[in-house]
Amino acid sequence: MSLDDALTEAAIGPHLSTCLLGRPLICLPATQSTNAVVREQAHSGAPEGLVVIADAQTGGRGRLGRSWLSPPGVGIWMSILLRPGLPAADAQRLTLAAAVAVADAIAAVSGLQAGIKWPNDVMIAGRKCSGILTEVETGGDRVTAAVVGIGINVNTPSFAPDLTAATSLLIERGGRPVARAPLAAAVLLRFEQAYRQLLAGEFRPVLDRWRALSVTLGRRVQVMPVGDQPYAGWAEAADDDGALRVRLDSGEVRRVLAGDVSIRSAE
Ligand code: BT5
Repeated sequence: MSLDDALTEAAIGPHLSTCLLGRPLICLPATQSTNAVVREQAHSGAPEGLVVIADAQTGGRGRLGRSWLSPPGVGIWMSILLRPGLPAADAQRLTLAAAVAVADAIAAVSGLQAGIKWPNDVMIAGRKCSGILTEVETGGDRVTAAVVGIGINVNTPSFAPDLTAATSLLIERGGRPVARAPLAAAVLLRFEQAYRQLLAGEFRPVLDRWRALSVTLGRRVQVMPVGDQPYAGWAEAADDDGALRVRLDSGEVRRVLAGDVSIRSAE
């Protein structure tokens, strides 16, 4: 990638038209995990809107203790601190809003059509180009702090054989790179807009957009719920709280709140 693809405060600043997110913005050459950095900052009283971006992560994290590959110079690895005061039951909405922001920003900046696989994957042509890890802290039944971590494979040239389900914008554009700074700024602006709608109780348009971008709804899926046995069914709907509603062949409908799904070809 050319030298003008720096992911620094100076490179991102001119593209950033947010009021809240990225104010302040901290860019690091490398860190273990930007989510961990922001969590620490949150504990020391950092303000809502803080964004930490790293050029590389040495211990990038996925959900459920998985790892997230975050090599230098080719991705956007960033975490956003929010203090939404939302009911804890609505926390999943932050992930939905972030996924919509990422998919729409990718389309706007790179021209690629991205879709959302429930609950937190942004996909292009059936492969994952971005993942979101939302970690919340609650007090009573309210979210007192939320760290929304977003990883986007921007200019990753290739993936190891154990990551066949991964892709990057570069790969999907036939080798043409995408500048990271404008993309990071575009994600932050869209996420800020969706976040404001969420706080204002006007989340319906974001949910509608999430449903329109979903590559899961209407598909035959294999569900791997957290702490439960896998099962197959049809992904029928997404509830307003972000739960996936799956109809089993028996006719029973289950709400999935946490877990993974894989999409199967219709049998
Ligand atoms: C995720 O988890 O997709 C959430 C990823 C969040 C990463 C961001 S980067 C900034 C912030 N700081 C962090 O430490 N994390 C956040 P999950 O759905 O559990 O998916 C993890 C799985 O995706 C792994 O087990 C791999 O199979 C696969 N994977 C790992 N690295 C990947 C990559 N770069 N691209 C695509 N897939 C990957």
